[in-house]
Amino acid sequence: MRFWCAVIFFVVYSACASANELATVRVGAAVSSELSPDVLHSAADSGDWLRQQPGVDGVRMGGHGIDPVIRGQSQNRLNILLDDSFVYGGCPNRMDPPTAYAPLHSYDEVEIRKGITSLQDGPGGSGGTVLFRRVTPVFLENDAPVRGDFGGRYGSNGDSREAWTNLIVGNEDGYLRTFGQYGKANNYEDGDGREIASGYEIRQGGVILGWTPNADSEWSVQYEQTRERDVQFAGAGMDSPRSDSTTVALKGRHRMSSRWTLSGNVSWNQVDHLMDNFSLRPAPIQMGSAMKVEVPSESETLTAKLMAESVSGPTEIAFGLNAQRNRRDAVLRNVSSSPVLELARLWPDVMIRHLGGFAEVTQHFSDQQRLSGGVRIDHAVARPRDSNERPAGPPWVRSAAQLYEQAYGVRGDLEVREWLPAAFLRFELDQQGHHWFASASYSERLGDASELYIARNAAMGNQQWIGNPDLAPEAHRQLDIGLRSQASRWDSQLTLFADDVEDYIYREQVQIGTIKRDRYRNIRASLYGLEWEGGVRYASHWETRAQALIMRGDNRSDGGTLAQVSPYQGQLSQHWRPGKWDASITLRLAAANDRLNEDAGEQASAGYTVVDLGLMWMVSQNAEIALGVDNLFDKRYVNFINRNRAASDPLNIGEDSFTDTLTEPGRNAWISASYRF
Ligand SMILES: [Cu+2]
Repeated sequence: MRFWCAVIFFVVYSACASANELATVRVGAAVSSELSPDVLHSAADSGDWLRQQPGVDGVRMGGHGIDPVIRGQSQNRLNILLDDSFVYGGCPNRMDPPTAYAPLHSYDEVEIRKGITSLQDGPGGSGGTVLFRRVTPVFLENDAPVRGDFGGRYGSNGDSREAWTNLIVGNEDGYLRTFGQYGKANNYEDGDGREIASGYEIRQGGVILGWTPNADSEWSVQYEQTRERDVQFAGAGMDSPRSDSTTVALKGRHRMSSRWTLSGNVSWNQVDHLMDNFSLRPAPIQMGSAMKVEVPSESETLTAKLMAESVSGPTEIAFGLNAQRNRRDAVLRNVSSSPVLELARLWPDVMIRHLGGFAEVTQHFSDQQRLSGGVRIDHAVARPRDSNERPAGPPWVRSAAQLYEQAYGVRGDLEVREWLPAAFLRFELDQQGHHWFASASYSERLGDASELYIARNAAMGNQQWIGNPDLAPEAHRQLDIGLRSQASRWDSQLTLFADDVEDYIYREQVQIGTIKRDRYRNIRASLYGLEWEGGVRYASHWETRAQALIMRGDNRSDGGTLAQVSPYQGQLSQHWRPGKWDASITLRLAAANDRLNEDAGEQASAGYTVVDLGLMWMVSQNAEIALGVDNLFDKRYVNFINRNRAASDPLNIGEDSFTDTLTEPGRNAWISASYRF
C-alpha cells in the first residue's frame, strides 16, 4: 500500500537524516532513497512494492511480475541488483522481470537511485539503479545467538495470502541466515466486478553462511531459489505454468588498513521459464482446431565485481572492475502437431558479455560543499550463437539470420562489439536546512537480447518480431537539478530531470504484406520532467503529505511520444499519529492521457482518483499489526502503462468482454502482521 510506504519512507528518511547523515549524503539525498522493505503493506511482489514508492511506476500484465519504470525508463534501462547479483528474466515477453525473483521480506534495505549517481554497479542504468540488499548481521559478545522475524498478510480481493520468515543464528565468528517466503493469489476482480486472469503461486527461500573472523573481514556463501507456479497473465497471449530461478554467490570484504577496504563478489544465476497458451487457458482455435504453442526458455547470468575503496580526510576514492555475462535461449513450439514442430528460435542462444572498470572520487570542500565524479568504460560483446539454425518447422519458418536479413538487410558476421563509455559529475551544497544538488552524466547501453537478436517467425496474419543486430548503443546525456528542504514542521524535495538520448532503441510496428512486423531502430529522443514530494506537520499528531510526478518522453526523429511514459500523477495523504497508532487516508490521482504511442498499441486512459485507508498499530517494540482498504470505492481504473492486450485474457469472453487496457484491482481489504525477535 502506497500509504504505509509513504509513512515508512518518511520515518526511515527522518531516521537516516538524523542518525545516519553520512549514509544519506553519500548516496546523494534527493535522487536516492534507502528504504526498509521490512514493512507491512499490500504488495504482490517486489515490483509491485517498488511501484508504490515516489517517482516509480510499474507495468502490470497480471497479478505478479509488475515491471518497474523509473522516469519513463524500464527493462534494461534500469540496473536492478538482487543482493549484488544481476538476474535477467527468462521470458522474452517480460513475465519475469528481475524483481519477480526478489523475495521482498528477505532484504534489509532497498536503495532506489534515480538517474545516474554512481557508476560502480555496471554499465547502463540510465533510468536508475535499484539495489536490494541483505546486510551482514553483527553479533557482539553478549548478544543473543538467535534473531529473526516472521509475518503474514491476507487480502480479500483474489484471496491473496503471503507468509515470510527470516532466521539468523550466529556469534562473533560467523552466522547462518535462512529465509523463506510463500505467496498465493487467485484472480482478482476489477472495479466493475470482472474477473481478471492474474492468479499465481510463489515459493522462495535461501540460506547464507557467513564467516566474520575479525572486525575487518567478512565472507559469505549463499544459495537461493524461487519457484513460481501457474502465473496467469491477462495482458499476454500466454500464461506461465513454471518459472524457476536459482542463484549461488560468494562475497567478501576486507579492511586492508585504516584507509583501504577491498571487496568483491561473484554470483551465478539460472532462470528456467515456461509459458504456453493452453495449460491455464483454453487454446485458441485456428481453422477448426486448437493451436497449442509453448515457449520453454532459459537465462544464465554471471556477475562479478572487485572494488577498492579509500577514505582519507576529505577525499573518498573508489575504483574497481565489473564483469557480466548473460546467455539466453528461447524456442517457440507448436505442440498441437505431431511430431511437435519448432516455429522459431526466439533467442537463438544469445550471449552478451560486459567487462569494465570504474573510478570515482568524492571531495568534501567543507561540511557544506561536495563535488563527486566518476568515469567508467566497458567492452561489450554480443553474439547469437545459433542464428544459422533453421527450426525444424513448416516451410515458411526461417533461421534467425534469415530474418535479420529479411528485416534489415543485415548479413554475414552478426557479432556486436562495442566500447561503452560513461561519466558523471555532481555538486552538492548545504545551506541552513536546504540541500541543493546538480549533476550531469553520460552513459551508453548496448541493446539487450531481444532488441539485438529476437527472431519470431510468423505465418500469414500473425506477427513477426525481429531484433536488429545493427543497432548502435543508446547514448544518454542527463541533467538533474534539485532542492531538498527540511524544517521542523515541513519538508519538501523537488527534482528537475532531463535526458537527451542519441540512438534511443525504439520498437515499432510495420505492415509487410499480410504480416505485421515488430522491429527496432535508433531514434533521437528526450525524456524530461519533475518530481516533487512534501509534507507539513501540525497539532502534534497530524501530518499532510503530497507528491507529484510530471513528465514527458518525446520521439524527436519522427514526432510523437515514446511508449510507457506515465501520465501526470500524484498522491495526497492525511495522517493521524497518536502514540502507537497511525491512521491515514490517501488519494491516488492520475490525469487522463491521450498522448499515445501507436507502435505499442497504447490506448487513451481516463484520469482517476482512488481512495485508500490504512491503520497501523505498533503492539510492542517487536510486533506490528496493520489493516487497510485499497480502492475503497471499488473504482474501475487503469494505469496507462499497463499492458494493452486485455483482449487476450481467456476469461474475457461474453457480454462483459472488454478490449481496453488491463484494469487495476477493485476494492481490497487487507490485514497483515509481523513479529521480530
Ligand atoms: Cu513468459
